[in-house]
Amino acid sequence: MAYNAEGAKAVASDAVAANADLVDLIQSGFTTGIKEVGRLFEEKKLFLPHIMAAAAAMNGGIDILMPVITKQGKDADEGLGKFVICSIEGDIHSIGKDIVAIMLKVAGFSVLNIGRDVPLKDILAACKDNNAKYVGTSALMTSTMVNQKTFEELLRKEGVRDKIVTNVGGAPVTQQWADEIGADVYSENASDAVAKMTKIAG
Ligand code: HCB
Repeated sequence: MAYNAEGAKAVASDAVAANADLVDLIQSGFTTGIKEVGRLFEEKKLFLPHIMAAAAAMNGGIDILMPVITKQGKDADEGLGKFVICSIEGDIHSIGKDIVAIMLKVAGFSVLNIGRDVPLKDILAACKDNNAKYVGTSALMTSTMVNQKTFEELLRKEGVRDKIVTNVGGAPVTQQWADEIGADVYSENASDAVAKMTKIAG
C-alpha cells in the first residue's frame, strides 16, 4: 500500500530467512494489499500510476520468493503432464497467472507459460503443438472474461475440447462463470489451482 519495493523485498527476505509459509505471504499478504489498491482505484481514490507502483512493489517481493518456492519444489518430476497457461487475449495482467504457473510447476506439472494478451488461436496452437493435457487462462477484466467463453467455443469447433482439461481463473472469474461457459475447473487462487488440478491429474 506504500508502493515500497524495498520494504516488500525486505519482508520477502525476512520470510525466507524465517522459513515462513511463502505461499501464504503471497496470498494473504501481498495479494491483499494489491487488491485494496485495486478497490481504491475503482473508487477513483487512486489512479493508474498507483496501481503500477503497487504492482512494481509486489513484484519486488515476488521476485525474491519465487526462486525459493521453485527450489523447494525441485524434486517434482513434472510427471503430471503438460499445462499451457496464459493471460487471455486482451488482458495484460500477469502477476497472478505467473504465480499459478510457478506453483503448478512446483506441484509437478510441465508448465508452458506462454505469456499475456495471448490471441486465442495462439493458445490453441500451443495446446495442440505440445499435446497439452491442461490449459489455464487468466482474465482480470470483465471485458476479457468473455474470451474464456470464446476459447471454450473454439476448442469445441476444432474438435479438441474432450482432449484437454480447461482451468479458468482471475479476479472477476467465479465457479458460476466456469459452469456457464463449460470450463472444467475454476480456481480461486494458486493453491486452489494446485489442489484441484493435481487431484484431476491423479
Ligand atoms: Co489493472 N485492473 N488494469 N492493472 N489491476 C484491475 C484488474 C481492476 C479490477 C481494477 C479496478 O478497477 N478495481 C480493473 C478491471 C475492471 C474490470 O474489468 N472489472 C483493471 C483495469 C481496468 C486495468 C486497465 C484497463 C487500466 C487502464 O489502462 N485504464 C489496464 C489493463 C489493460 C489490459 O489488460 N488490456 C490495467 C493495467 C494494470 C497494470 C499494468 C498497472 C497492473 C498489472 C501488472 C501486471 O500484471 N504485470 C494492474 C494491476 C496490478 C491490477 C490490480 C490492482 C491487481 C491485479 C493483481 O495482480 N492481483 C487489479 C485489482 C484486482 O484484481 N482486484 C486491477 C494479484 C494477483 C496475485 O491476483 O487475481 O491476478 P490475481 O490472480 C490470482 C487468482 O485470480 C488466480 O490465482 C492467482 C494467484 O492466487 N488466478 C488463476 C489468476 N489467473 C489464473 C489462471 C488459472 O488458470 C487459475 C487461477
